[in-house]
Amino acid sequence: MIRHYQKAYFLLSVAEVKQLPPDQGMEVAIVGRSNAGKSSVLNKITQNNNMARVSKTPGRTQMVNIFVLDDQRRMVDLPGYGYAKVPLAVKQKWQKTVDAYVHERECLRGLILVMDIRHPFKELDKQLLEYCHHRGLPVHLLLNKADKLNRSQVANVLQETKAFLTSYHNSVTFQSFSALRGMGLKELYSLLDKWYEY
Ligand SMILES: Nc1nc2c(ncn2[C@@H]2O[C@H](COP(=O)(O)OP(=O)(O)OP(=O)(O)O)[C@@H](O)[C@H]2O)c(=O)[nH]1
Ligand SMILES: [Mg+2]
Repeated sequence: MIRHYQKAYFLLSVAEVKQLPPDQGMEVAIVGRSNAGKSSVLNKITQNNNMARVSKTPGRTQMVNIFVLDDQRRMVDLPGYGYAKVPLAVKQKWQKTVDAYVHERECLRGLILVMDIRHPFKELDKQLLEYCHHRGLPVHLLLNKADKLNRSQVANVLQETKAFLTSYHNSVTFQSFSALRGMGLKELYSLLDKWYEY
């Protein structure tokens, strides 16, 4: 329900996984390629446009940002991967941070994998999906920026996504979304409510 998420507040940013708060309670992390709209999605969920930093310059979220819903529940905005113009060393550092977080974090309930609906399933998205599949970690795909396509184009991508996911069984769910317009928000809240056991 919307009210659970409107209470969110920023806790802290960390550069290393070992600086995270104690690994207890429940976390849902937002992950995806740089510029896919992760911070915008978080702002939409919390109904606060100042919550996570949104930028037109990809690669802006360089830290792991932690947001608190209550003493048992947190949301995590992870650095985006795969932005070409960032120096390789910096890119590798981010990659390592995201990898370490996804591999080690016990309290992680599921990942919201944000993809630009016009460019879904890039190599790193697929690697992440593959890994989550092995770890048995639920993933919810947000095909974001759906406002950039018309209805039939959206329907086509949903169809292709369904076909692509046949090998992943039921641990992967998906929907179209627009952080700009709020399309798909209700469906996203239902999923989050389930993961957070509200
Ligand atoms: N049209 C449209 N633009 C969007 C949408 N969501 C995000 N954007 C735009 O996409 C750009 C990137 O958004 P961010 O939310 O900063 O993306 P991010 O994934 O957090 O990027 P990094 O922090 O660099 O990894 C911004 O210019 C947003 O305004 C959407 O649903 N529709
Ligand atoms: Mg961001």
